[in-house]
Amino acid sequence: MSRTSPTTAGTAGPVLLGPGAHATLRPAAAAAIEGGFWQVRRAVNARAGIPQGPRLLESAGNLHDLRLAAGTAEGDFRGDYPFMDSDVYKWLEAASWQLGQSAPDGRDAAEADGERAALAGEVDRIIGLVAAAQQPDGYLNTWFQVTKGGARYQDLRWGHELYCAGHLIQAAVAHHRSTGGKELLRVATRFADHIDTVFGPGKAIESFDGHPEVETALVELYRETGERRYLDLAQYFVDRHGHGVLGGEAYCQDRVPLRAAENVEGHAVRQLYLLAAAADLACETGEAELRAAGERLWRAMTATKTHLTGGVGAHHDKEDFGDPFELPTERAYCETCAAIASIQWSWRMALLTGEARYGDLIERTLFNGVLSGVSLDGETWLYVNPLQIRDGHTDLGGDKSARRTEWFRCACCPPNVMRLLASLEHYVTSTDGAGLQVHQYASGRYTGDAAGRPVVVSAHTTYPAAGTVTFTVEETPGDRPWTLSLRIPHWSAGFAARVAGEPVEDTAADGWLRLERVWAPGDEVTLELDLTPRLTSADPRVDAVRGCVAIERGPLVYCLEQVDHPGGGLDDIVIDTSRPLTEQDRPDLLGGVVTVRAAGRRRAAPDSGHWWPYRAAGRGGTAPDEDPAVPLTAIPYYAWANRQDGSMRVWLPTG
Ligand code: FUB
Ligand code: ZN
Repeated sequence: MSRTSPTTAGTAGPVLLGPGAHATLRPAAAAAIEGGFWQVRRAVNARAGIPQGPRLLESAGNLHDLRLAAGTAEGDFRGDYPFMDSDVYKWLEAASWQLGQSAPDGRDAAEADGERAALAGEVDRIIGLVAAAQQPDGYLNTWFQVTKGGARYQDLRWGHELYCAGHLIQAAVAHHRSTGGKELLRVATRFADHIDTVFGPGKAIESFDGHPEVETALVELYRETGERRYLDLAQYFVDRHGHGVLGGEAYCQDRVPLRAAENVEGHAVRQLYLLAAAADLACETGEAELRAAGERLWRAMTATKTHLTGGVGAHHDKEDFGDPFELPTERAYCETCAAIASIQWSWRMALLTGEARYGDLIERTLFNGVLSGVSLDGETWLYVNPLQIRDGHTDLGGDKSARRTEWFRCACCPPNVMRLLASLEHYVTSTDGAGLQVHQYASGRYTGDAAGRPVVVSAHTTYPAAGTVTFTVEETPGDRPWTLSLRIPHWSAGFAARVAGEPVEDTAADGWLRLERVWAPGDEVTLELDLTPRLTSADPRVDAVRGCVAIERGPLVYCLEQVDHPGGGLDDIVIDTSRPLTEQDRPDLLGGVVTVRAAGRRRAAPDSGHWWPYRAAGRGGTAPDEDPAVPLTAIPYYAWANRQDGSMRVWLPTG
């Protein structure tokens, strides 16, 4: 049997820090996810998710709008938003990362080559549409070109012109890094150069776009081209926020400068893209104040404004973070894009500081808040990711539906998931020049650097089904020590590690288990994390879930779905926390999951038939021992809404 070919392999990924960067860590030189949980999810993304993009972008009107702007089609502008172009760019970014990778496993090489050629052809075709729509001076936004008679930058709060430019630049950088192709990069740099002539101190517009994105993109363009002025422009935009230039609203990240902010606020995606850019800048410039702001705001967000799933954004209104501890369940917004933005920020903070905690949040968010956004077959999506669907839920449909949808009117989330999954291997490991840090546990092959010499380690695991991860040193200098650092997740009650069968004594107090050795090829390290199912409660200030617990196992948050609990709904379910949780391997269910079983009961509706749901405090309710026992079966939250419609809940009342 031939060696398993990787689903993904490459040296090209996002956040390739510049040569003079001040970050503690750097993305590892080459990474490949091979086998295991993530290979399956990424293969679905590669074979079902990404290939459907051109058809959906055609039927939603995005490609038609490009043709309108180019003057090669007639008709009305299609789509309701000034950021229709960004869906095209995010798809191009996803497809570009995908093109930078080798063929998925288990397929005939000719078939894989054919698929790859087809994808490359679609990418080239769509790049052609983008290039044709660009105006002679580099400006490009189909909405303003077609519907506003070419008026520009009249509405920076909502216009999204630089947001779209940012996604164009990100796509171009991905395409250039992955394929060496220059055409899209040429389009993007022409737009960036145009922006640089218009925006900045003493220029026509001393303001910024209400939706950040161009900032991280400009930093990436600086990294790709070496042109310092792109970094300077990114710095200008970040610094301009928070001074009332756009009306002083939190929604536009204009209420308070980042360096003075005490907590995350406003539109969640806007806030997190801005913070990702601030971390990028701190990585490149070494600015201590911006780094301190990032650390402070990250702690405030995780301590007060993050759902158990890693999802963020408590308000449907204005897609806002909400107040501290305002973390509702059925109205949790938790936009898929916000979860992705959180990962992008955390990854940059991990590189900047070298701290393990950022990997903890990335893991939680990835396995729960992001992955719930895409169906198991990769073809339908959730925009909002609530933590509860009530019995008798009336679904209003549309973008904010709790039912998976093929595409959205505001289709920001699906191509965002595609681009994250297509580049995921670059969020797994890093190097500091003295070894390799493993932030996430995914089977694969990862390359670090030890004093300029490559170190290559392979990882093998069925995580998160099981908690054992085996690492094998494949390449090593052999004459000098280097350090393999393994993140010990905060949820793991304990861990055991062995090097060549010998137990390691270390508490990993700061979240890193550091194994420094003169390694030899074939050396094996085994890490065992404790995946015992556990009950989790929330800070009492999270009123929405007071008196409730959630089931977790390893990095996975669990939920109940109605389909597993016949004979009634979920609103009356109570969990018996005195009884043990047990797990069951279910390869037949939802693509293969470990379910967690718990003892429960179904509370009889108090005073049933009564017209008023309130009563004198301390009175009412049935005696628990009269309630019928109901065995509870919890599934991983990421897999919910993949069977029939019905209620769902993460947080379970204890009484
Ligand atoms: O405004 C562009 C995108 O649409 C945002 O990032 C999402 O929150 C959605 O509003
Ligand atoms: Zn979105």
